[in-house]
Amino acid sequence: MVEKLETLIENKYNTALQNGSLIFFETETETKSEDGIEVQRDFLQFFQITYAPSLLLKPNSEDVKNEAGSANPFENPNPELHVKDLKDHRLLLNKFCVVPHHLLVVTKEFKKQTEPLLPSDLRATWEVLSQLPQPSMAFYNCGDLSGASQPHKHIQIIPLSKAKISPPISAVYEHIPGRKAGEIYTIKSLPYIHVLVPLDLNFMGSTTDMDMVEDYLGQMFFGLLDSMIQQLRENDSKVTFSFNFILTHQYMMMVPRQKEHWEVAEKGIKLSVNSMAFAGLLLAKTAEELETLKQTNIIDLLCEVGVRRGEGVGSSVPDDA
Ligand code: B4P
Repeated sequence: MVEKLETLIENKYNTALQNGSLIFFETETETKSEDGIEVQRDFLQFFQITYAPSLLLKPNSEDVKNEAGSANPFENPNPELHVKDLKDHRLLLNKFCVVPHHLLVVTKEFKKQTEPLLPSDLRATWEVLSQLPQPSMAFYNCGDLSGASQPHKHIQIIPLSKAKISPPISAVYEHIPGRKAGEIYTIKSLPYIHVLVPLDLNFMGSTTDMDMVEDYLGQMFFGLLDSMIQQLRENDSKVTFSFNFILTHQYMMMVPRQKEHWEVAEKGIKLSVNSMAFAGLLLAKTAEELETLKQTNIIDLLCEVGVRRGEGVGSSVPDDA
């Protein structure tokens, strides 16, 4: 009998946690409403700030490299973290997680994290994501300014149902009036450049032909990438090829980046921002970071590390929500 993926993940996770191959970091969660911002009430009504002070104990990637004697934790991954092999990818447990069952889809052969996803990467991600309960979220931090810390191509999948949270950005998706699968949307009330496409759930739910799923996901991804680049050009912004990408059971979203960190120099705060922040989920590791985030207009933070939309810029997309 084929073991259910969720069961396989659970068994692997429990064993790795018990034998110390995996470290789970306890967190506290705070929510923060964005008063005074032109964001529709139902949209991003709150951001969620996860406070994980124990993450400060996590070794930085340089230290991990020295201890393991390997420059790349995904090249010969620890078998204790290996869940299963996919065609060209491996499914691994994230060694350092703040949400249980945090997964990584890594390429078997070295590919660069600075390259966009290929249809085969999307297929492997979907194969896993579609077997996880909702809400779950996959994301890809692409390029030097995207918040990625490992250079080997890896997509992360967080089963948010395990943390009993839903990404606040999903409320944005839910409120796109008359949304149509395959159309690319920008949300007027989000003042940074971004593109979002609803997936054809009838097609995704009914087909078992994974080659067709791969083609479809590839088309949606490259459609978003083209549209994002077009918007950057129309905005007169530099195209950096660093972006954050989010994939859920319902939609894909892409946000270009111009800065890796959000910095408050006078407080000595330098926060690495990744795709999770654009889903509405922020991470603080010190009490000072937490307090500063609580006092910060998060939309402004996202505009600073993303690309603020210029005034009067025309939309290149068929429908604005
Ligand atoms: P990257 O894409 O390179 O970078 P990242 O997610 O921003 O992780 P970073 O390492 O900077 O983590 P941070 O403390 O900010 O991902 C590389 C991944 O590989 C990391 O997830 C890392 O844990 C993992 N890894 C490293 N060595 C490994 C090994 N030997 N075996 C297996 N996996 C290995 O954030 C900590 C974690 O929390 C990250 O996973 C991050 O994605 C996640 N996170 C961030 N914001 C969050 C939020 N608001 N809520 C919940 N989780 C959040």
